[in-house]
Amino acid sequence: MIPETIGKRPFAERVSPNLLDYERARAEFSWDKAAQTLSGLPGGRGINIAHEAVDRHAQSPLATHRALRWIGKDGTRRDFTYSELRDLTNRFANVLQGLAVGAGARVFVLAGRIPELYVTVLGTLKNHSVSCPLFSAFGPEPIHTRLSIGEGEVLITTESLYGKKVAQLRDRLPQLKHVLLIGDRGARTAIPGTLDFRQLLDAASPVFEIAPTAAEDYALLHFTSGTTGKPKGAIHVHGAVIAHHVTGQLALDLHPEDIFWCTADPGWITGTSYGIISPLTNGVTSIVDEGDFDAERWYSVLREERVSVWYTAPTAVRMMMKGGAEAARRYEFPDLRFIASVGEPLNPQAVLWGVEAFGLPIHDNWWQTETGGIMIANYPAMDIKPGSMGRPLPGVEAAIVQKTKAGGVDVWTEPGMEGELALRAGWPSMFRGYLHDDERYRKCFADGWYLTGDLAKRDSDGYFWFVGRADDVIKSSGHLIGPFEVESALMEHPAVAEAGVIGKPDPMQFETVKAFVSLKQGFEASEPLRRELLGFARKRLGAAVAPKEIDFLASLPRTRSGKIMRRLLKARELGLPEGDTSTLEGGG
Ligand code: 6R9
Repeated sequence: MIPETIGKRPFAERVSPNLLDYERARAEFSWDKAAQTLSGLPGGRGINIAHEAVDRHAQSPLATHRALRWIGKDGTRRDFTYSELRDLTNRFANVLQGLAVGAGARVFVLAGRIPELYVTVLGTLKNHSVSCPLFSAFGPEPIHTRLSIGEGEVLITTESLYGKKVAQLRDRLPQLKHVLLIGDRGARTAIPGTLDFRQLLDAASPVFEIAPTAAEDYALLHFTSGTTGKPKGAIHVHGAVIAHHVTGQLALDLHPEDIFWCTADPGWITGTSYGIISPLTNGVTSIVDEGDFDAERWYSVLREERVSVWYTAPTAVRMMMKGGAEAARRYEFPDLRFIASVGEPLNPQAVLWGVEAFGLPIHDNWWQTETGGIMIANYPAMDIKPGSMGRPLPGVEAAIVQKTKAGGVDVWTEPGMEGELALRAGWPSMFRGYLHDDERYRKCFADGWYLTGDLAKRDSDGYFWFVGRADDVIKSSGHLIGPFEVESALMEHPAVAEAGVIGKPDPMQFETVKAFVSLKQGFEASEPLRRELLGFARKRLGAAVAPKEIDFLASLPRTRSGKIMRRLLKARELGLPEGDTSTLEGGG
């Protein structure tokens, strides 16, 4: 039996939560006051994320405090204090200066969770360039699309990723001026058309002064996916750091003495906002594990690193649940005091499993690439309703709305109504645009509300409940995948006439990518062809994006205007009612 609520702070608390009284915190909160908890650049020269995350602490007693503890795949540990991190990120900013990479230039990094990734993101921000971390499990196509849309001028990557995924794209990336390679196993690299990252870093000065930075200056570019068209490059500004900072305190309950582990990869926004920026602005020690998910490994990281606050994702929690709570109970986690999760719906069972396994419920929270930071959360000092995403952060106004024909919205004031989740525009980490796509950006707003594309409900206590997506975007293991990107890759195969891609519900990963294809004349559906298509897609898209299943159909259902009806494909796959098919080509 799942209880309706789990009482707040059911377990002896050694640390007093930052947010003790929700209503009061909301009433007293203002973003201006929140901004004053940061220092700003010396001499009133504005606000820069990297200054707040690194330099500010490097000039304080925190200078010798451990900022990052990096755990390599093989278990090697490397620590970086705040002052070491300042010097390294200064060096990288100087490397960019040396290459004449200026303000606003897009600097991409494609790497696993290695220390260089963290150094380059922060160094890029110091240089006023725009940082774009890419997920290293992307295949060449998603990498190419993002570098093209983002007009990447610089790419930092590893020698092996370059060889496998990037070298073949170079002649299709005319705007890419510099490729900096991190040699595998620390070796120097000498690949034509590339520069040696470590050599440049070693030669650069560790002294750098951040130029004046306005709160509205562009800082980060994160790609996300929509139903149609290419991935969307959401732009975030330096002033977003105010939200990164306070949401870390309020929703993740970060305290300076914490050892914090965000398991997300910086290729996804969680891994940047909460895997890089928020823990550092809050002066905590942040754990970075290069290794991939493995339940035993994760239990041992939690225990050995004495993690006190852990931010993870439902897929990982479900995978750990598979091993049973006994697996966790073999260890003790005396330091762990707060667990939060984001990315997909967190099953009520998973919330409770936290109690069984760790003596702590798992606190769900909700946000998006576009929101830049956590918007709705379950707080330590608030009752949890298992299955609910929680309540809006102080400073954030959330509502359930319905679009009107006139282009505005109706706001549902009565509880229990299902509609689109909307946020009152104006919080600091709100995205400032989709790169080169003003129209798509404008469409996200109506009557001063940002429309999230998620369907949800609010109950009479003000808790929000996720219902589903309003669009066809797929969420798999916490990663957002655009069906169009997958369809486009499949269409490049000579046998494929049309492709339609859906998210198929999955007990572990929330959804998996499933494709339906029809074949061109002269090709026949067969098991070898299916395998070939799976391999073809995987090679282009990478394992994180490629379909896990492909079915052949004689033709795909389309609307009269020619759009593939993914909803119908999904309904048929799941044996659900087909709904309104009046727009179906040849039907209705
Ligand atoms: C941070 C992040 C955003 C989409 C979002 C929603 C889904 C995120 C959720 C959740 C249910 C939660 N989502 N958190 N659904 N419960 N607690 O995940 O950003 O990759 O842009 O995805 O993820 O559908 O709209 P992003």
